[in-house]
Amino acid sequence: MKSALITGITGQDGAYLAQFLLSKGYIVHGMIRRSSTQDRGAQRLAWLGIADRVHCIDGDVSDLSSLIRVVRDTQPTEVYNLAAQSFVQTSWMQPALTGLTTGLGCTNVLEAVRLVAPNARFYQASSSEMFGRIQQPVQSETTPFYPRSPYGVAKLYAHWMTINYRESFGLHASSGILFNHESPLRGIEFVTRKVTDGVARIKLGLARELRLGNIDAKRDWGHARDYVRAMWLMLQQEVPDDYIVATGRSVTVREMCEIAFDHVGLSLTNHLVVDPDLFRPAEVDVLIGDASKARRVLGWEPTVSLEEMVREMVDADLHRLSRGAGHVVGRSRKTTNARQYRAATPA
Ligand code: NDP
Ligand code: GDR
Repeated sequence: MKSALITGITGQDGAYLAQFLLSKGYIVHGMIRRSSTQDRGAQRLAWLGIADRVHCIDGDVSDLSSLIRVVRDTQPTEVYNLAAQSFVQTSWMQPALTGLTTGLGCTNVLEAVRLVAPNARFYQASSSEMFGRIQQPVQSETTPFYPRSPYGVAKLYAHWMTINYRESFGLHASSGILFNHESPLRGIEFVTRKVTDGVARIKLGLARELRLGNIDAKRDWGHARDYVRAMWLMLQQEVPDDYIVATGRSVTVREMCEIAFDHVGLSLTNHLVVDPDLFRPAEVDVLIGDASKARRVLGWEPTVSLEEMVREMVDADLHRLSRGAGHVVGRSRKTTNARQYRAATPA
């Protein structure tokens, strides 16, 4: 029987990937870092109804010895390294921590695999943020990188370390260069979820406005459920490689907002406030991915449109908030703190 180890299992992708692998008959081990709040992290797995089916084990990607123990004790046939400080905005405020977990964390996992389970197949969660300042209008596996945030720089280091371990030690190590992907399980601080949560609050009379930063930025948004399937497909190939995963369609933040407001019959212009404080020190203006290699080699296709996904997210937020599982957000909210984040995660 195949067994998988997922770092970052408590995140959006970790939860969907665990669900997908369980449906394929895998034994799923999830590495969870210690927290003072007992139920932290279990929320997304519980939301998907799989919390009892995942074997959780303590560890942290910044601690190599913990990873060696985790890999030794779980003996996985596949390792998915999804753990990261994944919020771009935070990476300017915590650049060294982002380097440690998002960058060096990958090297630690690679080392643990090399030392303890060298035949395991390894997946690294690389990112379209590595493209940063765009060198080509549509980004493929051969587009040069130019990261624009500490997060992007850390991901690029991890990406090259994955390639280096493949070439140096013959590890079956693949990198998925995934473009933005979202879902009702997306963290509340990311723009799509901030929008769907905000629209639901306005619809329910819990808030009057939605404050955003750069609404002209363009992203290629897909659904997380589709994207975790691509991760798995990469590890089923005989030869490890790197793949772009994207929809090929890019829209502005403003256009994405319009879909959400339209869905509940509200007008964006009456509620959207552009707040200069929410602009980033350096922006990635536009991303659009060419996933033709993933289509050709992996047989992968996205199945959920942006419109379907945004409506699903708005409906999930309306449902959660109508049950009283949210909190009223005042006019002055500019950032999401940890307490708000936990309160807003579907439970
Ligand atoms: P999330 O932010 O939802 O999840 C991140 C996960 O990493 C959480 O489980 C978190 O645990 C864990 N983590 C953070 N630091 C550590 C640490 N030091 N040791 C162990 N675990 C840690 O991210 P997503 O699920 O959205 O993304 C998954 C991966 O894919 C990330 O690496 C992200 O950078 C990358 N990616 C995501 C894209 C997207 O659009 N979603 C696109 C491209 C790449 P905890 O719950 O304790 O905080
Ligand atoms: P991103 O996602 O930085 O692309 O990284 P995010 O949703 O945070 O931002 C997307 C774009 O929206 C603009 N924006 C805002 N963003 C946030 N979060 N909040 C706002 O109020 C707001 N207003 C405008 C941003 O400036 C940006 O242009 C995500 C993460 O999941 C990474 O981990 C992953 O690697 C990349 O996607 C691919």
